Amino acid sequence: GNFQAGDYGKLLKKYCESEQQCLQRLMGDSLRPFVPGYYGVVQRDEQDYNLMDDLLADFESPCIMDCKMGSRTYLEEELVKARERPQLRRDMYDKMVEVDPEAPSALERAQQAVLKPRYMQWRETLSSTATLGFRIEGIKKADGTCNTSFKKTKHREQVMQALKDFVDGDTQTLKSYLWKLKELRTVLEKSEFFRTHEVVGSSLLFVHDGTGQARVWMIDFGKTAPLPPPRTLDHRTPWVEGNREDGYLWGLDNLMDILSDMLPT
Ligand code: 4IP
Ligand code: MN
Repeated sequence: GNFQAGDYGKLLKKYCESEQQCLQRLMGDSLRPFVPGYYGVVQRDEQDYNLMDDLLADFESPCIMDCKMGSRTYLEEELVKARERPQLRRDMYDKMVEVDPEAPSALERAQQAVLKPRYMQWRETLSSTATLGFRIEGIKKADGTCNTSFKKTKHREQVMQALKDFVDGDTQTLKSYLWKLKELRTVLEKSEFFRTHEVVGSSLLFVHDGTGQARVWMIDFGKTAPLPPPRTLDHRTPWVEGNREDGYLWGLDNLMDILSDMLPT
């Protein structure tokens, strides 16, 4: 896999240069409290790793949810690549058919393959990414059971049900998360890092346990890229090819709106 256990409280994640650059810059940004602490690159058995905090270390039987943020889950360069030297992806065709045998077009069926942007866009519209600007990728409950079958969790009501299940119907936990997200949004709207980076494929990691503590962190920066100065993003403007908008804050607004609606009035 991508991870190795580090020393206690730390985690080794397979080295990725863009992630390393982001984590390094984030250590000097106002977002620092919302990302795992980063300690540089280490080597184990010829493989480089980024060394960071294990966000679960302080929890007792944690409940964990991974939400992939943003309205676009692939880089614009994937579109350019797919036009200039299209690569037929058999693996992505197989993943597609597994979920919906009717999804591939006649041509795709004949080729038994799809292009990456096509697969990524299909995943976006099948889930809530395209309509809400985020999607649930996985949930792990306190008893250790994992659920990653959220590929078709698309509509507001479906998302709500999954969130309700995640917090076990507990209003206090919902309130705590909503409060944390409010804090995060305030910081995001002022962050120099956030203003100057396209944040794609990054997740919010939600963690709570029976003690009532609930936390949210930003994770996974492998597809987060700096913009050429002086360009910036507002993270809410709809994406059109070339503007590099990622819909991150639009998705966060929607997620917070859904959580608010779940609270008793
Ligand atoms: C995966 O599809 C995810 O979208 C990955 O994105 C993506 O990796 C994979 O592309 C793609 O196959 P499923 O989640 O449906 O399996 P992420 O890393 O954001 O989760 P990258 O980062 O490479 O786009 P390939 O090309 O790595 O297979
Ligand atoms: Mn992720």
